[in-house]
Amino acid sequence: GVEASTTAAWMERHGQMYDRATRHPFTVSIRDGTIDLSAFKRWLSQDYLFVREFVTFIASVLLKCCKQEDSMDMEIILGGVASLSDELSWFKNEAARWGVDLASVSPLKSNIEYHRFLRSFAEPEISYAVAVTTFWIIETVYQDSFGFCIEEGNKTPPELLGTCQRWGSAEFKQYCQSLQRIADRSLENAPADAVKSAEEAFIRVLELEVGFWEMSSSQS
Ligand code: HMH
Repeated sequence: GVEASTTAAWMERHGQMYDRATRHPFTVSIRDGTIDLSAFKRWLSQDYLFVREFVTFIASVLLKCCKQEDSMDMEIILGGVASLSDELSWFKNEAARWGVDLASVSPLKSNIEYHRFLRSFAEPEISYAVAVTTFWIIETVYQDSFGFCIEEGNKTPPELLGTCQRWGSAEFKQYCQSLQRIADRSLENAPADAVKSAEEAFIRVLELEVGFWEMSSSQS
């Protein structure tokens, strides 16, 4: 019979948590058109800092990939690194458009917590299977959250459509699906303790993403 992939099974098993991360009041308010623009600007400036950390994280995933005997995933991951170069420029442009000064932004508590988590992947003891699965779910939360904002029936304000397209596009979805295939294949060949660690990291990402949206929605 057809078996659900490991990652698909986790999305089911932790469905409530997954929904909390991908249908958060913050992103749902973008889709509803009720978003508070000061909250959006806070998200924008905090996410710029996140993405800068994310570059280092993906570099560590790439390094683990290259240490594998069979590093056929290298091109997909390298594409991820390359697209972040464009993404950082996009943030700078977008910030200028909204009158946000990126130079004076400091990371808020939930962002710092996320940075700490991302930095832990630099440890060589953390396996490629765990790292690439973490990479996949981080990207997927944004893909699903922003994809929802451009699905049928949305009232997303036109000035926010570019942001939603960035992560909600069909192209970004395909990229996430490639990462998911890589994650599932790595998990199939991984020892049980690595699979367990990957599932824990999956849950941790969902928690951190909820924290990130909360931080963006409310002044704290
Ligand atoms: C907090 N999670 C956060 N920011 C992002 N830019 C992504 C995921 C996806 O790139």
